[in-house]
Amino acid sequence: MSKTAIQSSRKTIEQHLLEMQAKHDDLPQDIANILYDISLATKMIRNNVIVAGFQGDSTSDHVNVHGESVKKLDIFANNCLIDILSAHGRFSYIGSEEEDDIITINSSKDPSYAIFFDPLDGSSNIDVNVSVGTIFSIYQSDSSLGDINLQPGSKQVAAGYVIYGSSVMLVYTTGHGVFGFTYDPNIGEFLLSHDHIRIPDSPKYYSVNESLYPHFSPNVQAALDSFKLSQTESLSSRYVGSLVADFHRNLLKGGVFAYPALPTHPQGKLRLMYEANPLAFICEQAGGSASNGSKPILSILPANVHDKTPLFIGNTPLVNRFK
Ligand code: AHM
Ligand code: MG
Repeated sequence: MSKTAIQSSRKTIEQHLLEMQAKHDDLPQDIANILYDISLATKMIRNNVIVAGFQGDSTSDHVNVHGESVKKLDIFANNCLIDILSAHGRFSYIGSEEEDDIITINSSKDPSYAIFFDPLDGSSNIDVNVSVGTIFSIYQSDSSLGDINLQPGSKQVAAGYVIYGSSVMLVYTTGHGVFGFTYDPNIGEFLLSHDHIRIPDSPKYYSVNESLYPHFSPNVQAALDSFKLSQTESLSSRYVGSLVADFHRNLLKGGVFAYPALPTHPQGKLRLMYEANPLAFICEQAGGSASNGSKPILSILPANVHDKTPLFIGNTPLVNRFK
């Protein structure tokens, strides 16, 4: 199966989550509530993203733990998610690309959860009005792991992203398929628009920062060369430099995204807990795969919340070309 059904009836994310809970015994109420809270936070982020052009200088004085300069909207999105998600005591741990350390919260709930997010992915694109996104990843917290509470991506119980583009979409999985919702600003609701997303069998695109080609390993160069030379695949190149946007395009149209290792960055640029793991879970649920070039992304055991990883993600035959 390779076609995603485009939904014409109007079903809110809340109605959809109720239906999913009725169908799947292993989908707890807490996870449905968390997804609903995330949709609420991202509506608030979206309200700021769409007026970013009015807000003057987008840069803040802050440099994050990765040494990157932080935008005012990065800070807003981060605070917004932390405020909303810490309100109901469902989380014991919150990890964010914009926080130096994992935030630990005393939760009386059992089970409680750990969430990791990139509050505003691709934020260097804000000034030029190119799509940005929010990416999130949820685990059941495991008290035996102590305060660090880092687990491999295969343990995720839910993951998703919101893309703030020409329309705003929320895409998520809880391991029961991938679902996409389009935000209708007239009624302030996310409505189911993409039911059971499957990555198409015939890929159309490859996405990589080609300016880095001379620094890639011979294997990666050979894979990219094979895309250009192939008579049969006829892949086009597409790259905007917002992972969410590049991944979303390839998920819906078929393709592969690559951010390989570099001599100066042996683990590449992208973050395992906030970017690679959630998108890998979604991609596998949609019929594709994700690898670091030698093993599946979801099998990597993180040592640090800010760990980075090379990332090859999309249609399995194309991902395998990078091995
Ligand atoms: P960010 O999370 O700080 O915005 O950085 C990650 C972004 C990704 O969205 C994108 O894939 C990548 O950086 C682009 O990097 P480059 O400019 O090196 O191609
Ligand atoms: Mg990012």
